[in-house]
Amino acid sequence: AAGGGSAAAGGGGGDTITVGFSQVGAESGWRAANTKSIQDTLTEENGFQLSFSDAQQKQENQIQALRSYIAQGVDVIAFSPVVETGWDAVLEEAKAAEIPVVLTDRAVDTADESLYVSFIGSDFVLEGERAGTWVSETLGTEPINVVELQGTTGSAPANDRKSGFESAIADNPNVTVVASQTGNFTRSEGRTVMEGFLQSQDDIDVVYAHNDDMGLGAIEAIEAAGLVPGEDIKIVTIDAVKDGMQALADGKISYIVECNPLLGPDLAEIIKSVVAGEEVEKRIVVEDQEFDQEAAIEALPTREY
Ligand code: GYE
Repeated sequence: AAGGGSAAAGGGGGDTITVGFSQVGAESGWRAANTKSIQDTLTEENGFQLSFSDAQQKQENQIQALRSYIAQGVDVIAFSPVVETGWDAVLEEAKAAEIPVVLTDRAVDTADESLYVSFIGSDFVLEGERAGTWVSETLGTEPINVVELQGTTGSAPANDRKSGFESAIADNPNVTVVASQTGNFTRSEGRTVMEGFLQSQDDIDVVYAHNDDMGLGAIEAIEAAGLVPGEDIKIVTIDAVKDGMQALADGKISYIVECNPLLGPDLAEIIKSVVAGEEVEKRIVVEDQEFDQEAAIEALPTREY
């Protein structure tokens, strides 16, 4: 039946779709916006009953959550896999139970693509390439040393943003990545790792951070060392969440490649189609923008996240 806001009181209507969603964690501003988008969209009003769990960035917690959704017999499982590998066993259990799985935001590395019905999310390799292209073309006209703050080790966005960046700078001998370490996508680890870089490296020109939060942590470390972010050391990040955009508007970050976290509406559509037995696209790529200071100042007043 078509929606129209006349759901019977008492709940449990036959049309309600039960969804189990296992989220990575609450590591970043991006993740907070992503969680909100999912929770705001998969509502009872829209015909869903959502079980949501936070894995605190641990694969074992996610596997446990997926197993409990399988045991509950939800209609659809959706999840954002913290790392790329190691999912085949639990995804085979879901398949055996005939519960379709939608990958949201991050990909899994598997030889068997029948283990999920669809994957919605950004192209992380392209994001890394865009960041690398900007660094190469804008800053790499003279020799520069880059330090890299990687995302969570083994995660799709860390793997892809690293390789995309590397391929974009490969043909420019002026650009050298002198150190690269994980900051686990958090502000506090970004700060700690940057403090270490500032001690071990005597000439840092650019920070490439795989997300805004680690870039914001790097700003703290740079300022604590008595240097000026945006002048002494330029920072390039990925995500374009509000705090990152503010730092870009303020000139502390120099460039941001967007990664759109508002995946809830697409996810809701896919889930409805899957339950209706319709064909769905195996890969839905989310479109992203790029921002310099001027664009950030313009976008900030109406920025949703
Ligand atoms: O860029 C980062 C978050 O998987 C795209 O995870 C996501 C990334 C995002 O922690 O901020």
